[in-house]
Amino acid sequence: MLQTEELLQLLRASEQFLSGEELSRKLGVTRTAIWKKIEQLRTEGYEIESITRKGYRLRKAPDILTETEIRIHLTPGTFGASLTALQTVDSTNNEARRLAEKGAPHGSVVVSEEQTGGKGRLGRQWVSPPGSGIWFSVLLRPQALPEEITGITLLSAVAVCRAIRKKTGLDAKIKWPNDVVIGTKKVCGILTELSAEWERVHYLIVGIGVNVNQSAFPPELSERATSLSLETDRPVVERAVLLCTILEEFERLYKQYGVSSFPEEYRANCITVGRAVSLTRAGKNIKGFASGVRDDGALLIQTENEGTIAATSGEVVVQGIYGQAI
Ligand code: BT5
Repeated sequence: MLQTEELLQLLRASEQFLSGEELSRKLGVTRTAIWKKIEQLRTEGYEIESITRKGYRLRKAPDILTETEIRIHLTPGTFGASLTALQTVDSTNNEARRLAEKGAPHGSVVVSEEQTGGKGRLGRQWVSPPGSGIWFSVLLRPQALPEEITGITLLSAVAVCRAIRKKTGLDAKIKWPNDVVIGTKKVCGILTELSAEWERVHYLIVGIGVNVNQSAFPPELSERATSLSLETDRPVVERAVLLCTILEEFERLYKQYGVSSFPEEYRANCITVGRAVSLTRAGKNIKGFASGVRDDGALLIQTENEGTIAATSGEVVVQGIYGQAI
């Protein structure tokens, strides 16, 4: 069977027209098979020129998250080697959990063009319309105790930050623990879910949502949310390319730091530190000044009455970020 990936790779690699004959020879299939595949690619949005006696030339690839398009850009490694690319799903985290329960391997990735029930933390909703973002989950199976996985959420935010900087040049920063922001607005949210017993982590699901192509947000989000295309004048990088860059950076960081630690780069990019903050946890609100991030990932907050406290979880409002005041 003719592999679509191989055909696309040849077309991408050539600025010249490639004749049907040449393609059929290189791919070991008939010219009719090539023609049929070209027609199919056109229906998926690939702009392919064809001229009699000259052949085919790829003019433009669509910004789609199909398995083919992702695999073309994926660096061989563990993250994404097992890949599920969907048109629609309730939540990629839910799908990753279903696959995990069936034994899916470490590094499996689920991505969807749309989520009908995208999840934020604490039962909140993550708005995930079709075609506009990268909604995906990575399944991890670390050999670890539940209390050891203190660095992984921070690590995932560093991976997203690095990839956005690399591919768009935008100055992506991190709001503790793992929102990625541009200026004062959120461009990416991360939801880490865990399946474990006291003695052992079964698996972790790191769900990442990056806003890419939205030109506007619903009124309730417009003050706090942004997308890459809203932040840059340049055409935004194809989502498949950005997804693969995030996966590559994430795998590199994971190999280096595991689940318990994180690079100094996190602190350098964390906009929470050095600002006035308010923390709400267990129904109590504490105001203070964020003075640093501890090695276990906890946020250190200097308070007037309680000294310095370490927040490992809870909601943190940062003065001036997301249009919020403390
Ligand atoms: C998060 O929660 O930021 C985690 C979001 C994780 C989304 C990914 S997408 C792939 C995977 N599958 C899932 O189902 N989820 C993960 P939290 O910190 O609780 O923020 C949620 C809040 O952000 C909402 O209450 C809204 O105020 C706001 N919000 C919702 N959709 C947004 C969007 N697209 N962009 C920016 N902010 C948004």
